[in-house]
Amino acid sequence: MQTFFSEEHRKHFPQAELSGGQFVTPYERPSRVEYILRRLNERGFDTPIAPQTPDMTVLRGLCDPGYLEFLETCWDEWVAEGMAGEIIAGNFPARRMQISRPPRNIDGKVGYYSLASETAITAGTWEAALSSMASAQAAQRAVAAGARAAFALCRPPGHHATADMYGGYCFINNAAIVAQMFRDQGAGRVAVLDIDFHHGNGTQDIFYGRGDVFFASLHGAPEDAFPYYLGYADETGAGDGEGANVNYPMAPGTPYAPWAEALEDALARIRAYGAEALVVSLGVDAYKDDPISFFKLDSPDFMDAGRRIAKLGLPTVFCMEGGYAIEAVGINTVNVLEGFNGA
Ligand code: SP5
Ligand code: ZN
Repeated sequence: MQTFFSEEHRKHFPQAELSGGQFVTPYERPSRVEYILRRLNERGFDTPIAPQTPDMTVLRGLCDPGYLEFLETCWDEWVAEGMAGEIIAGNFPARRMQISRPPRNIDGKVGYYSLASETAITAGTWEAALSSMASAQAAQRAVAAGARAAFALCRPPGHHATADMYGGYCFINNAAIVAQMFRDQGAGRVAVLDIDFHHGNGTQDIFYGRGDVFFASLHGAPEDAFPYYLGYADETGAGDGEGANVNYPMAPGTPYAPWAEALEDALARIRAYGAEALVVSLGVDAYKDDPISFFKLDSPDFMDAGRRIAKLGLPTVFCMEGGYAIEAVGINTVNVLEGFNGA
């Protein structure tokens, strides 16, 4: 399986994440990918290929134009306003406030276009996010050209990003971009399977009213886990998308057996739906030692999950999402890919 990866991810490295009332070094940090690259190499995977320049057309088709302009210009506006630190959201259009009127002021815009304040933006964030999307697009093209599967080693991740909001370490929804590309190229039905510990609220939101992209997510229950305000089991899609969304929220301490049962159910749903291509939002933060998550998967479980996913027999693009147990992130990620390859 070919890996696609851009070194430009390094341009996104904020120094601060607001966590528990303190600023800490962000959990989502550049060294994560070094562990994954090292493990890929150790296990004999081909040398990663750097992607071509990003294709902006599909991005513009999926996202709010004001949001994309914000991502491109916010750093310069922030600096011009005299702000000394990184961009961190401090205010949001909450209940009964105006959610359709982006303010002119940069501090107002930051909150308007974000869903959480843990994610800081710096000078290189936009370029890094575009390079991450470019890796996903290159992986999609490889699979469209006939590869059984490809791995987009995306950083920053994408599944929390909606058409008009960043947050949860995400800016551009790479998995949604890949799904849309399959559709644009003629696949009638596409599925996104999200196995990151966190609910893929961005992907769900983008496709919620559409019947042509099925979304399934296994995640920490919203009562207990970020992103808190979406990801319940009764969210099944709307309008044309009714029945094309399925959530598997699970409780703190969930071990592999019930998690694998949920995975099997999701795979059966995707099979019944008749998907012609599969996008996997590949987070490995369901790992037992993840510092910000609460499932109990062990490293061999990720290999088993990869085996099960492969049994769908679909052309598959893996997009890297979360996973913050830094010394295990390489093993766990590559285990999914090896399980898939070996099936
Ligand atoms: C892509 C992805 O996995 N995003 C996750 C975003 C999580 N955001 C909330 C982080 C909360 C961290 N709280 C730290 C508590 C440590 N005990
Ligand atoms: Zn996650």
